Amino acid sequence: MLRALIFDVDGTLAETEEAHRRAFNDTFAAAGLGWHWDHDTYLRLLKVTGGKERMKAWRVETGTGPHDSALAALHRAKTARYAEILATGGLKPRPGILRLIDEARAAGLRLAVATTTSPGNVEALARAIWRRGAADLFDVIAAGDEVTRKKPDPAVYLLALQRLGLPASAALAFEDSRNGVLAARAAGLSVVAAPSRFTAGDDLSSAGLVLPDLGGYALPTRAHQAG
Ligand code: XBP
Ligand code: MG
Repeated sequence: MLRALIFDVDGTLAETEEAHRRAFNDTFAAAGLGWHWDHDTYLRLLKVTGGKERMKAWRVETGTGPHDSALAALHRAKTARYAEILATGGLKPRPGILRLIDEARAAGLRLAVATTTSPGNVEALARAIWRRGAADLFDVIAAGDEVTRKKPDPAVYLLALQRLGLPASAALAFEDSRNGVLAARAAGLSVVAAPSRFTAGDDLSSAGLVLPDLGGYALPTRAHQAG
């Protein structure tokens, strides 16, 4: 029986990647680093999940850039810049998200987040969209560096399940990217996928259901649930 929903954040709750890209570029410029990620470059680099990991991949690709501790400090500055950008307003939830979360609550389901981004960015997004704290919205948050291996590794989903105290069969994951779908599937979860602007070209075929967005998605009723 379905007991919980687990949401990815970036690209699933909202189209956040343009704000991430802007935060990276503003931070690179402020640091006087000769790095800049245009749209197509960022699209390609998104295959590397995690901001720090993405910066390290770019360092390898360009043969330039800071050593690990300076890179980590740069990523902290990027996180602060991202929060500033979100706080200026204008970020909207993706279709169906507000309704789905309200309906899940009304149905007594528990809500969780399993994301590559940092807990601070989940908070910034919750404030930007709901004007509420993330802990007020979600029972469980599994995020960022809490796991050492990021998506497509299942670690962040397994952590969310562990914190929910539920087996994978009692939860349903929502994702927008191939790496995210693979992570959730590897954790044993059923997945509903809806590609975002930055993952439109991803192969999401390992999800049980692929929709353009969650606008028309209805939660499985008891009658339709296995077990
Ligand atoms: C999203 C990401 C994140 C953001 C940047 O992946 O890969 O890294 O792009 O966030 P997913 P940070 O939606 O699959 O979780 O810079 O905070 O890592
Ligand atoms: Mg995502």
